Amino acid sequence: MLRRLVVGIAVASLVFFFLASHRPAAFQATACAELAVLTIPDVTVNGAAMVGAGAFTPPGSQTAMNLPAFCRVEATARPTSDSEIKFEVWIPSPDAWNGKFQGVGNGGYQGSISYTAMATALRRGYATASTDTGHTGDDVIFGQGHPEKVIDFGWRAIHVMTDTAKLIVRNGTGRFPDKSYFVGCSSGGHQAMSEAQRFPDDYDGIIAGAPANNRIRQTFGFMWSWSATHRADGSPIFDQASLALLTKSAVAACDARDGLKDDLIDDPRRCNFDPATLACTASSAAGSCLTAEQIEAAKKVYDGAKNPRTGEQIFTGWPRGSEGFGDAAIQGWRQYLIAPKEPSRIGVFRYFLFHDPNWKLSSLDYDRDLAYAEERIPHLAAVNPDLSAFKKSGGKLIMYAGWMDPVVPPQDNAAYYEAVARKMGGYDKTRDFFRLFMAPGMGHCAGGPGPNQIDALTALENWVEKGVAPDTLLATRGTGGKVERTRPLCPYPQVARYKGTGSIDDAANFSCVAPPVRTSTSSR
Ligand SMILES: [Ca+2]
Repeated sequence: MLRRLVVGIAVASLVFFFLASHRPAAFQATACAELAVLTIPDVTVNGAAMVGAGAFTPPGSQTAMNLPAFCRVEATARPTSDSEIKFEVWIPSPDAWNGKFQGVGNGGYQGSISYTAMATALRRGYATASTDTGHTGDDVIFGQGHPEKVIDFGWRAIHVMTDTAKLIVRNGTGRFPDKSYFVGCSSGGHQAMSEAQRFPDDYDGIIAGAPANNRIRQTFGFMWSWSATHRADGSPIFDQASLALLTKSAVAACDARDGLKDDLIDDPRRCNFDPATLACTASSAAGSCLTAEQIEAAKKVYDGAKNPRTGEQIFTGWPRGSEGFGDAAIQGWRQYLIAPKEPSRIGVFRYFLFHDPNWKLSSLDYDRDLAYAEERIPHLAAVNPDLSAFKKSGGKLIMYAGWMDPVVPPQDNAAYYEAVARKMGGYDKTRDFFRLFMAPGMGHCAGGPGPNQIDALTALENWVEKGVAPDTLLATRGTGGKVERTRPLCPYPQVARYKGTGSIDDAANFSCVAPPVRTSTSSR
């Protein structure tokens, strides 16, 4: 707050000058250029200039975007001497601005500005901001010898970006945004949850897609699942055909258990498909069965990491149905579990935790090292179920996840929601500000055989600005612009059930009902 006051005084004369102008077009260009001279503590504005309507090619891209005119501000924040947080703020023309701000998230450890997400926000009339989270590139080696950069990635960059972007918007337009939203998926979902937990006043509305907010334990899960699916020499136990066979067989075994044969597993926690049913025999046709080695590996991935000493579940397994539902690496276990030569994110142990570039997976201790990690790098996770401050400030939160997600296990997202509900005093006291929507047949953030296109932002805007809470989200699936199937996504723990008449491809023929009692203990 003090910082805002100081900066507010520093730029007051500047803003007054803008407001005193009588020529809107020139006013905007001048106002934009003048943002370059802002003197915000710990922030360097590297440039500010109007970008005319039309083609804009972001740095590092070969592809031009077609954008409305905007004021582009490039800046670097250094909240610590080790920090180098690059971010951009885009402000629409005065006649195009909807008066609101939207911070957008990142994917993976991706140290880059999310230009595509910024473009989506800008086209919708939002002032928007994105950050590289304080480093360049997807490799976690950036943390070697730079513990402050790890904190920047963990939570600080998004908060600093948010705080500063609102100020820049104020100084460019003459007022703070009326409402602020955060939109992210995967790591962006993690960032969304971190903001709700750590900075409950930053945003009025937050969308957390497939949040990787349980990042420390998920990293242990990556070690576990890679170990389970690779031989001692590092060669993978599964090929694409065996992964596809697992998904096909799991769906066949569990599709009808939810009462509707629609090629979708409604909730994989109720699916206890046993890969041993695919065991090869003397008469098995090639490609139609699994080896004993593959069966054991699949079971370990489904079961998830356990503490060998206490038996405690460290992290949920990956869901049945997520093994290989499409040809692309991201449409199954291939991208994050099978294809990497070493476990995904092994560098977290080498560079963030033990500061030992030679650290080897064989030395991992799932008991002692988990306790150590949770004590030393808590800033890398956002798992606090107490959202009372966010609720009290009037914030609204929509989380969504795909039940076939092969990257962030969706059971963990549901478990977090259940933990919040316990902490907040039940589902009723949770769903008045926080709703989770699970999508059957949806992969990581999008894609998959189930309906997986949703417009969570419109639902959130209606909730924040009109007080209309989303009782369902409409999910669609289609190819070539033709919608093939629509379904309602229901606020957890409710599930969508077919009413019994009409097309099973039409959302109108489904209603949200209480879930059946869970009897399977297949995974959590
Ligand atoms: Ca089904």
